[in-house]
Amino acid sequence: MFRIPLGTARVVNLVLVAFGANLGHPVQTFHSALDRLVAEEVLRSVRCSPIFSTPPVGGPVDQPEYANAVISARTSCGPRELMVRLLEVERIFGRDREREIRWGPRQLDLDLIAFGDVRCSVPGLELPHPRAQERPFVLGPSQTLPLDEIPRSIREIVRSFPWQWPKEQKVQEVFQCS
Ligand code: PH2
Ligand code: MG
Ligand code: MG
Repeated sequence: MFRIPLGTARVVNLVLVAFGANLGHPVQTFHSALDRLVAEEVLRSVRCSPIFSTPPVGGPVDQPEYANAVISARTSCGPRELMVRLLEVERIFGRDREREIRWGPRQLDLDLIAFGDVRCSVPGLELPHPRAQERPFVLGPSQTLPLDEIPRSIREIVRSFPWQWPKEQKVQEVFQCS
């Protein structure tokens, strides 16, 4: 007779995470941050967009251009746990929320854009990300991923985004974990 193990399985969800940075060495930071998230088994089966150079949206007018990319991945973390892990990695890579200005320059921004089918709005956790749908630097890179690798809660927004990402703004074709 076969026994089915009970109580050990964790639900796996498809998530979309946006990477942004305009201080330090963003491309290097993105790779190291992603390596860490995979090594610590926060994320797996990762698919990466290329990394793009984008003009700053909001915040101080004189801040440097951003590097932006998105990844889709599987996680066994819950949404809150994943947020905590992303914030922790931002901190490890030099983000100092105490000192920065809103939408101002930063070493690393990891935004949880969508988490499977989850829609919620509670303090500290809004899913899908409330501003994702107006952000070309999130939706453009997302359009480079296969649609079935985009969480369902944001798929239609990504698919129908009218804007075409200019190819010359690509700064690095390959963004991947080592
Ligand atoms: N992030 C912001 C504000 N403005 N502009 C660009 N181009 N890219 C970003 O990642 C970005 C931004 C706040 O998180
Ligand atoms: Mg953020
Ligand atoms: Mg952000």
